[in-house]
Amino acid sequence: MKADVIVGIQWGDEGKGKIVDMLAQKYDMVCRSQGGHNAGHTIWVDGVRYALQLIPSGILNKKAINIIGNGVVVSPLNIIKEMSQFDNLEGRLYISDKAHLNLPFHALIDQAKERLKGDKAIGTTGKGIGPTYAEKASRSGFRAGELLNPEKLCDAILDYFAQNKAIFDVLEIETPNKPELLSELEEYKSKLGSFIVNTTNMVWKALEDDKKVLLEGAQGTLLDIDHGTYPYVTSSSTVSAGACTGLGLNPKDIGEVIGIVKAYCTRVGNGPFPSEDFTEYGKTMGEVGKEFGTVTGRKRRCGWFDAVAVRYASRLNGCDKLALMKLDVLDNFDKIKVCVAYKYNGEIIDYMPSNMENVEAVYEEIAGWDSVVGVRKYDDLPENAKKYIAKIEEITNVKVGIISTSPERDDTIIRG
Ligand code: 2SA
Ligand code: MG
Repeated sequence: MKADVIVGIQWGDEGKGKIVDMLAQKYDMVCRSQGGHNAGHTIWVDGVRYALQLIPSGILNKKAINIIGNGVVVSPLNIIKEMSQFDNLEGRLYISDKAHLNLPFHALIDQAKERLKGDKAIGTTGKGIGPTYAEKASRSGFRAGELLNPEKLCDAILDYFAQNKAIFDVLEIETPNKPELLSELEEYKSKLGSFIVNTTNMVWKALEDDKKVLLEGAQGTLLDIDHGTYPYVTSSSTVSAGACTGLGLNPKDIGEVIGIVKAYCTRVGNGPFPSEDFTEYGKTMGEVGKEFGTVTGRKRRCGWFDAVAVRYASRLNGCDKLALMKLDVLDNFDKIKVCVAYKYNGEIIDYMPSNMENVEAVYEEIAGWDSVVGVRKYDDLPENAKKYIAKIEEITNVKVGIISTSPERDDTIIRG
């Protein structure tokens, strides 16, 4: 079997949660391959609210196995809290022994560096994601497997503090106290030890046994460390190829790639956003779409669908189809704009340049519609909504295979 991938095509928060939640019911294994507790979504099941940040969405399907792959950065404190929402997770959740540990001091480094950057700050979630990946790349990180030997890990962390004392002094971060650190690590081991395994072998075995495997992306393509709007990006590889390295799969293991896009566009944090809208339209998107960060509560910036960016991101990921989310948020707009090209250094271009500073959006407009709320058949959509979808398909070169018309699981159009 091949593993299917769900990937965010914009700057995150496209509504992956609803699609993964719908699909997770059909999969035997759901895996996270990147990111950490900077990601977040809420799922309601039978009137109970579950907040997921690190745990894959398959956890709500009692039969699915959930994998946190080597490419994820795991905060022990956070995952212990998340796990407490569920009864017995033994046999349903596994954490890669190669996943890097996101420890409390990583968040302190993240926040201190953001402060020092002043008006050039990235606008991170402050969760220590960047510093954890930075230490992984500089070969000074700590892996989940090391939690199984707390004494050794404790000494390694204290050595790391000693080696980097000058930096920690500037950032005003104190060296942990040994007994306290050791007791924290022992606590992590007791709560997490039995979940830490070699997950690569497990995913391979699942595919060999013809199990259905879903790879659940976090954040979005335009936040990718290589291909996003650098430096205003997150620190992981958010594209479908990253899902391979983040789990130990090869490109031939990948089956269908579904790109998730919102019918408009949002971004939380700083950085270029050519189709951002500062008028009443953008304000309405934010209010109707309830556009606030689920992790930090920050207000998301809102704007029009950027078809140039979506075409680029779809090509990067190899999207077989797009799922168009939150179409209902655009109900009652008198007009809807689509960014179809960019103005860049006086020229009109149809691609995303590597440096997105000074890029301006060029729009086409279509007329709006009354309401799509709850529509479950494509043919029942208002004509202008169909025209909007056709325009998106024309410019992005990808078929819109799924359309969401309300937050409800069943208010979804699946096109053949
Ligand atoms: P970080 O913390 O180092 O990953 O931040 C770097 C940039 O990545 C953005 N980022 C996100 N963008 C959208 N959604 C994310 N998850 C949360 C959510 C965010 C929240 O679901 O709403 O609650 O604020 C997410 N995580 C990281 C971040 O804004 C920076 O631009
Ligand atoms: Mg989110």
